[in-house]
Amino acid sequence: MEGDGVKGLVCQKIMDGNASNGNGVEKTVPSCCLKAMSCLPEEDAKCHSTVVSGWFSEPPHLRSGKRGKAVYFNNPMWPGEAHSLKVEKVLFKDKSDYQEVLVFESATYGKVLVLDGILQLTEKDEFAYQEMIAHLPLCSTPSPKNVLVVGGGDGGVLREISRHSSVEVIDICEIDKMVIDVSKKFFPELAVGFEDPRVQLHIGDAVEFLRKSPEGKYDAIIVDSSDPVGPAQALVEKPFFETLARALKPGGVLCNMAESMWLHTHLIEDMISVCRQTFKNVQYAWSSVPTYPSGVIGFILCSTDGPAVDFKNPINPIEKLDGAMTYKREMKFYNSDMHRAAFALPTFLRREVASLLSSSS
Ligand code: SPD
Repeated sequence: MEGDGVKGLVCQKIMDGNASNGNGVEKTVPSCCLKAMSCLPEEDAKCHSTVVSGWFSEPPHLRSGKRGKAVYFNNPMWPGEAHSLKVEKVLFKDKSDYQEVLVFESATYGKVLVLDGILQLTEKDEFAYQEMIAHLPLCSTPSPKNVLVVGGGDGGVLREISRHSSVEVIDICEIDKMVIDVSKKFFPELAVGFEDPRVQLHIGDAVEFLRKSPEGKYDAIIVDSSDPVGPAQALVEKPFFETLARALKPGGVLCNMAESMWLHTHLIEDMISVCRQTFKNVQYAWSSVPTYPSGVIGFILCSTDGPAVDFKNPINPIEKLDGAMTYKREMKFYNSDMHRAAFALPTFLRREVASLLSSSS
C-alpha cells in the first residue's frame, strides 16, 4: 500500500506464508487464506466504501492519494480491475463493531448494500444469488426440516428457504446486527425473510454457535458469507468445515459461497481440496450475478457420509413443491433446468477442478 512501508512489510510477511499467533510462534497460513488476505485490518479500514465523484467502485478507492486524488486499491481478490456503479444518493453509512456498512441508491441497479467496501447485493440482481444458494442444496435433499444459515443477515436467503414447506426450523447465525437492521430499513423485500415464524435468529460468531450445536442437527447448512478477507476468513479454513460437517445429519448438505471461476480458480481449488478432506461428496456449481466481480459467483456443495446425495439432479424439485415458486413473491431465476445447468463447468475450470471433485454425483 502506498506510503506505509512498515505495514506493507508485515503484509508481505503474511503473504509469504507465515504469521505470528501473538505468542511469538510462527504458524503456517493455508494457501487459500494467503490468496484471500489483502492486508492488515487498519489498512483495510482506510480503503473501504469510497464513493468518489459520484461513483462507487469495487475494489474500493484509496482516498489518501497525492493532492486528494483517488488512487485505486489493488485488492488481491480481484487485482487490476474495478467495477463501478453510479451513485444517485448515499442512504446510510456507519461503522458497526465488525465492518463498515454502506447503502446507496444506484442509477441502474436500485439500492445497493456494501460491507467493508465490497458489494453484497443490489435490488436488481439479488434474486439470482439468493435463489441459487438456497435451492441448490434444499432441492438436493428430500424433505429438509432443520436448516441453518451462516451469515445472510440481509434476510434474502431466509426468504428463499421459507418456500420449502417441509422446513420446520430455520436457524440463522449472523455476527453483525447492523446488517439486519439496515436490511429491515432499506431492503424490505429481502428482510421479509425474518418474518417467517420458523426463523430463529442468533446474533454472534458462527464458529461458536456451531460448536454448541447438537451433533447431526441440520439437514442443510447454507453459508452466505462475505468474501474471505478479514472476519470471514475463518470460513474457508478446514476447522470450520469440520464444525459444519459435525452439525449436519448423515447425508446432510452444505452450500457455501465460492467466489468467481474467472478470478479465484486457485482459491476454489483450495476450498474444494479442504472440503474433500471432510465431506464424502463435493461438487461445484456457478451462476451469473452481474454485479459480483466478473459477473459470476460459485457455490461448493458438499454432503456428509450417509444416504447418497445426487446434487446434479434435484430429488426435491421446486416445481413439485406446492406453491413454492410463488410463495410471498414470484421466483425469478432458479428452476430445475438452472439447477442442472449450474453444475456444467467450462473446459478451463473443469481441467483445474475435475480431478478434485467427487466422481460420484
Ligand atoms: N463478492 C461478494 C460476495 C457476497 C456474498 N454474500 C452476499 C450476501 C447476500 N445475501
